This record gives sequence, structure tokens and C-alpha cells, in this order.
Amino acid sequence: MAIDWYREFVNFTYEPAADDLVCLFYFEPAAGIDTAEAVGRIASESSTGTWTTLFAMPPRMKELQATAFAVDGNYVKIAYPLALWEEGNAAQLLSGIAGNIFGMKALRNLRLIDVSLPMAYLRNFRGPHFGIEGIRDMMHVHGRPLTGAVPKPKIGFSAAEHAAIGYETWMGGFDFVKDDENLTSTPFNRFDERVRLLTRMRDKAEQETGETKSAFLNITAATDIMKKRADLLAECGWNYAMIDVVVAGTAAVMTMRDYCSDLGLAIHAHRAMHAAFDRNPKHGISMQFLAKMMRLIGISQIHTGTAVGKLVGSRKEVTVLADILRESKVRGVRRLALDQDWGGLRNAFPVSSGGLHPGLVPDVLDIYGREVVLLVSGGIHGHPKGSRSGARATMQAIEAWTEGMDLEEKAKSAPELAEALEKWGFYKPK
Ligand code: RUB
Ligand code: CA
Repeated sequence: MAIDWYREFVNFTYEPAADDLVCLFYFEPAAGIDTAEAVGRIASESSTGTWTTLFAMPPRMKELQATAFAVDGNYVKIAYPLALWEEGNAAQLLSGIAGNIFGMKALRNLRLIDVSLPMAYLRNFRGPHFGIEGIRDMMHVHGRPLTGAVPKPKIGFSAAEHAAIGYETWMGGFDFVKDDENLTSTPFNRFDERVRLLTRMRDKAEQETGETKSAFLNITAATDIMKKRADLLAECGWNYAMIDVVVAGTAAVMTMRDYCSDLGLAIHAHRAMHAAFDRNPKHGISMQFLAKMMRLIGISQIHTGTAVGKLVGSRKEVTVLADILRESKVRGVRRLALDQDWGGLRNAFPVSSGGLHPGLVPDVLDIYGREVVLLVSGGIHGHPKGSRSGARATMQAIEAWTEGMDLEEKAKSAPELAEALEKWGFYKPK
């Protein structure tokens, strides 16, 4: 009598149904495990299976099994019947396709690269509240990237110091002031006080510039506390809340999406901790997958890297990520992304951040185009004349790129940009 039944989850002639979810995995079998057994085990453990054959099995089970149906070298596609998945519950989806399977001894490595979500699954999610156009209308900014900066050093300022730097950032022409991922409400900088002081500074900056100014204030905490913080943001006339979405967790983000939506708040998603599972190219979960889940559950924008700045992420990856967030139909890229038709689900902004300064702006915009939120932090506060000049220099670099002008050429009539180039040139941070 057979001990296990993994091969029953493999069928190389299977054609996925229109409402199947399809996943793309990279896999390496452990010693002594052949390909069919390896992919069968992935399909089994992520759907209905267990390690051994069973005494009893209701006939329905056959219909709920996942099927590994296409192998391309170390890549496999697995189809999952729609009925396996609870409507509108992305956390449950993760427990299946991104759950136990990463710990299986039969696999040396396993990486979830992407999932293609059928319309029948998407139907139960609301997606982003605003979409890119909605955010542009709300910010009254069209035709250029949106811009923002985190006060640096990233944590340690008092609420008053933080608000003063925020004011300088806005006055230099930036749209957003952003909290950093590890700043929430600390004894030396309480959330409520920061919000109140920034509100005053925002009103002043708006009055003086005639522009709309906003901030990504970090509400990350237990969900009930996040709700209170979101309430305060709405009360003070803000239009965004920021959440560290990986550490807060899928379920909390799902809850906060609806809560923030009712308050008219967009969600800025910081991805701190993502590299713990997406950095190893052979194991874990890809950033594409995380970005897709976040658009699905309704964040308005998420960090997607720079390709040229201080953090990991290649140009190719960044392009794939931007497409997943911005397009309504995404064309698959072999071994990197699957087709995705988002139907009517709104789109989201990619956020490029980490080690940027004016000299790198053209490189980043060549990759992203203008539909991006650009965060330049150290790269404005380190400007020889201070934050306001740094923000100006960045806006001048954006103008140059838009006008198709060389930065050095532009710098002749843009003193702040000239000073930035003198300090950093085109330096790419390690
Ligand atoms: C930016 C910064 C952000 C990172 C996060 O500061 O620290 O938290 O961009 O990384 P600076 P990512 O502009 O001074 O480097 O955006 O890749 O998730
Ligand atoms: Ca940071």
C-alpha cells in the first residue's frame, strides 16, 4: 500500500480553468527527491494534502486539490481551484500559497514569485480607495512625480523639531513630509503632538505657497490604536495614513483599508522587513507578490525600490513592480511575473526611496516615468544649504528631466541643484 500520494497533485496536461488561481514558484528539490515529487508536494501542502494516504476521502476533495501543471527548469506553475479560498480574505490565501510549504524538508529552496488572480477572486476585494488619478486630484499635482522626504536622522527629533523640518521640506517645493518606519509614538516624539504641530505647519506652508501639502504619518501599532490615530489624522484634515504593512500584517491592513477609506485617508505602505523574505533569490517570497497583495487589499502606494540607491533591487524588478501596481492589465514576464488582469480595481503608486539625491533623479525617472512618488531624504537634508535648498534642488532635477535637459546644463540657472551636484555628483550609495 502506498504511503504517500503527492503525485496525484501533478498533471502536465492540465489546463487551468478561467477561475483558477495560478502561482509561479522557483523550487530546488532536496537530495533524493525528483521533480514530479517536489512539485507535487508543493501543490499538496498548499492545498488539501497531508504527508500520507488516508483511510477516507470525500469525493469533493478531488475538486479542491491544487495541480502542478507546468515545469520550466526550476520553475513550476501550480493551479488552485477558486473554492479553496475564502472570499475577500487575503490572509487566508497567504496561509495556503505562502504558508507551510516554505518549511518542507523535501525542498532545498522554494520561492513564491507571483500569483495570477482571476476576476472571480478579485471581485471580493475593493482595492485602493483613490487610485493614482484620485491622489493626483486630491494633491492638485499633475504631470510630474509626487515628492516627499523623511526628516533625518530618522528618529530622535522632538515633535517640534520634526514639524520645523517638515515645514522646510514643504517650502522647498515638496508635497509630502514622511515619518520613518521606526517612528510611531515615542516618549520624545508623541504621535498626537507631532500631528498637531505638523498640522499647524502644513496650514502655514499651504497658505504661503498656495500648494496642497500633505504627510505620511506613521500609525503602525495594534489595530485599535491605529484606528484612533487614523481618527486624529482625519480630524486634523490629513488625507493619508502611513502603515508599516509587513510588520503590521495582512489582516490589520485589510481592516485599516476600510477604516481609512471611510475617513477619506489614502494608505502609504512602508515595506520595512520585506527583505527578510524577498532578498534571497532562491527562497522566500518575491517583492512582486507582496506588491500585488497590497494593491489587492487596498493600499494607495508602496515602496518599490530605486535600482540605483542604497538598497537592493534591480532595474528589471523595479519595472515589473511598477507595472503590477500601475497597470490594469499586466503582461507576464517569463520566470518573473504572471499575467494579471485587474479589471476595475484601482491602481496604486510605486514609491521610489532609499539613498536618492538630486543627481540620481534622472536615472530613477528613466525607470519609473512620472507616475511615481519620489522620496529623497538624506539627499535633501544633507544639502550644503539645508533642507529647503535640498528640496529645491530635487524639484529642479525633476524639471530638468521633464524638459529633457542635462542636470549640469540645468544647474547653470539653478543654484541649489549646482550645490547638490557639487556635493554628491552622480554618486550611487553602497
Ligand atoms: C529613505 C529611507 C526609507 C527607505 C526604505 O531614506 O530610509 O525608509 O527608502 O527602503 P534616504 P525602501 O532617502 O535618506 O535613504 O523604499 O526600499 O523600502
Ligand atoms: Ca527609512
